[in-house]
Amino acid sequence: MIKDLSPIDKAKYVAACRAADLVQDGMRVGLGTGSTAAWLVRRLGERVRGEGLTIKGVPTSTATAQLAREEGIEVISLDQAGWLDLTIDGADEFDGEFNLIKGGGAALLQEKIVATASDQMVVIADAGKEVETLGAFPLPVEVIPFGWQTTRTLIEEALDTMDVLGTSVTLRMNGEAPKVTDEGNHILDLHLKRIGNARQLALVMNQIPGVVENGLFIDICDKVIVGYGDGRVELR
Ligand code: ABF
Repeated sequence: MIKDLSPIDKAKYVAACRAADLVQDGMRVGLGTGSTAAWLVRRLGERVRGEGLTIKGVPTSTATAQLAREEGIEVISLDQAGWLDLTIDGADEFDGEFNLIKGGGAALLQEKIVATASDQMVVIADAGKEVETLGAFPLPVEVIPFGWQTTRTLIEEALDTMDVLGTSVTLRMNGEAPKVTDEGNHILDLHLKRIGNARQLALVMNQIPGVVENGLFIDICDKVIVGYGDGRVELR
């Protein structure tokens, strides 16, 4: 099957397969969202069905929950799990310190809660996600629908004082309507081009009323598994 994949899908697939090997019998595992994480869930499903691997999965979105069930993985809530042994998830960007931008798939809130409640978080990514400085990918910020335009104004004002190159903020749409997250919120995408101080920006964003969470994952990721289009994998 792997020979039929495009280079980018092959890169995601091999990273996901390497990460699936980290999962051991009896583990409670956070299951990420997105196309790379979907490969992981499929691979874990193969192990569950083929090897009798017994795990409990905590999905980070309704999409992942559905896929995990289809794959025969036992799905439980984070509250049922209490704490997780390992979370494996994709990312939109990662830097040399394993700081991340996530949320391109609009699941950043559950992803951050689940990753933070884990002994270890492993990111799986194709090599194109690696950056020297975060920010080329628009930073997703989840906001409550009430007063979202006021929240956007407050974000723009805050950005004026931050070490970033761009300050435009757009509401993510789903066709004609605003995108609604699994938690019933909206997503604002911050087009910053370059984030000089990601830690500071993450703190400032979360202090703005109406902001639920931002897509900067600082000091959360422990390991990155990078896949390449020729099938190579690197463990960082
Ligand atoms: C999730 O999926 C996100 O946080 C990130 O936005 C996205 C990465 O998607 P893909 O694996 O499809 O590139 O992990």
